[in-house]
Amino acid sequence: MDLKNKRVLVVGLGKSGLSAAMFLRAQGARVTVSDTRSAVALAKEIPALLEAGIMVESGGHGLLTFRRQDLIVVSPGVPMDTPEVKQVVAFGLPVIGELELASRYLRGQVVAITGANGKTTTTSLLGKIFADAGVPTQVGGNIGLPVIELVAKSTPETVNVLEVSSFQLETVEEFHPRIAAILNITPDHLDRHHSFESYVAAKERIFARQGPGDFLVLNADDRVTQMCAARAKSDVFWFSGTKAVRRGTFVRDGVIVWVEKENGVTEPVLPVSEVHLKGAHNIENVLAAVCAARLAKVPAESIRASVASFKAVEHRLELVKVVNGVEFYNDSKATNVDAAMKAVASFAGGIHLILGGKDKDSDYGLMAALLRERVKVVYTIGSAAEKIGRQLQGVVKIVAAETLQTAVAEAAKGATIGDVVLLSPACSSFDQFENYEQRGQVFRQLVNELH
Ligand code: UMA
Repeated sequence: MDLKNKRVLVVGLGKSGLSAAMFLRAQGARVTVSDTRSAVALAKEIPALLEAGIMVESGGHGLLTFRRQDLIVVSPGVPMDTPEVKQVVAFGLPVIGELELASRYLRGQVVAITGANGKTTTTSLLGKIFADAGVPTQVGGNIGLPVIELVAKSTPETVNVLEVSSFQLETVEEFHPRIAAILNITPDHLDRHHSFESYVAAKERIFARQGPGDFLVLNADDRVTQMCAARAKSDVFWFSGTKAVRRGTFVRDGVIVWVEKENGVTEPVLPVSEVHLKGAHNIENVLAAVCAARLAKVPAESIRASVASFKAVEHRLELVKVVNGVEFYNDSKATNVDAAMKAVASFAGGIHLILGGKDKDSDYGLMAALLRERVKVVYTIGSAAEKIGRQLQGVVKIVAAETLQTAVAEAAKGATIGDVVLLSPACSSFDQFENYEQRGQVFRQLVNELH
């Protein structure tokens, strides 16, 4: 794609937009960025952009700005039904996302991971497996580093391990991973995608460009991902935490095994006891990573050493501290109901659960049975608190804490030896925090101040 002198508009000036704008400018494009945030809010970003010769539209999107372009690059957080985006699509202008732009320039192989939950853990683990095996590896995407940032250092030998979200996949066209994995699909982001069907359709774009010789790794225990297989043109491999699969990875007698051909010959990779991650869902993540790594021909011995030395990712069921016999876990990354349920299911009982934040049209009632069984008290925070309280009324004791600070203080007071205080909010963070990382950091800090 020759971008020289092309007029390109970048919509959204977060991490992705900033990196995309700089990249496009370096390619010789005439770049404008447009963001709904005010010039004051963008004060940190604007000088460097102007310095680089990039025009900035702040405080809203102008339709005229959108119309006068050859290409529009949208950030993941910008919905495709934003009025200005909708209009230019109708007008026939090409609109792509940062992932699509990056993948047109990225050299080497792409291994892409999506799913409602487990993406970050699986992506980090897989990145480590490749790097430990001596493969030139880069890790990026939804995990926090825009894919466009990987372009400069990529070579034909590089393996680019990418965490990709439904937001990013919504705007791909030629994106073509050699190995793709869908870990699970449960309702999330319904406020953005409007229906579960369109959320699933976005996820399925991960394999839309794949063909024979490419690999698609699917969860054999997840009803929705099972159905993806029928629409794939690539070679499908499976992973399962509960049963044997024909091709892929599963657990047999406490050992993770790999089977490549449908002849039933299995190769042991590592005992489950060597996995240092909490919860059955994390075994699924490991199975997916092992499957992708074996498909890429990383030897089993090397995979075993990498998995055994892998520790929990930050903000993902991370043990912060034990105070007076009470364990405090930070699972701030659990931004939907399914993720929070997986966290709760990782403990036998005695849980003080902090729930809430910004609602995503979620149904918290789905948690009722599990909470009744394992949770002593729910502390609600943020703008979703009232809805959560209503949907879980009569299920467990609910304390309307409003803020994380009060929730931690109340939980610390209420918990007794052997209990667990778990921040696994089932909501996004944007009502009270910058992002889930900041929410997790605040939690950690509050816990570290306890004695
Ligand atoms: N904005 C507009 N117009 C709009 C909407 C937003 O101008 O209509 C502006 C905002 O004012 C803001 C900017 O867009 O200035 C934000 O862009 P963004 O939300 O795309 O944020 P980035 O910083 O570019 O981060 C994105 C991902 N964010 C989202 O998908 C919401 C990050 O994933 C990702 O790490 C990063 O790109 C690098 O790839 C975060 C996330 O929450 C972690 N992901 C969701 C999830 O995991 O559940 C999908």
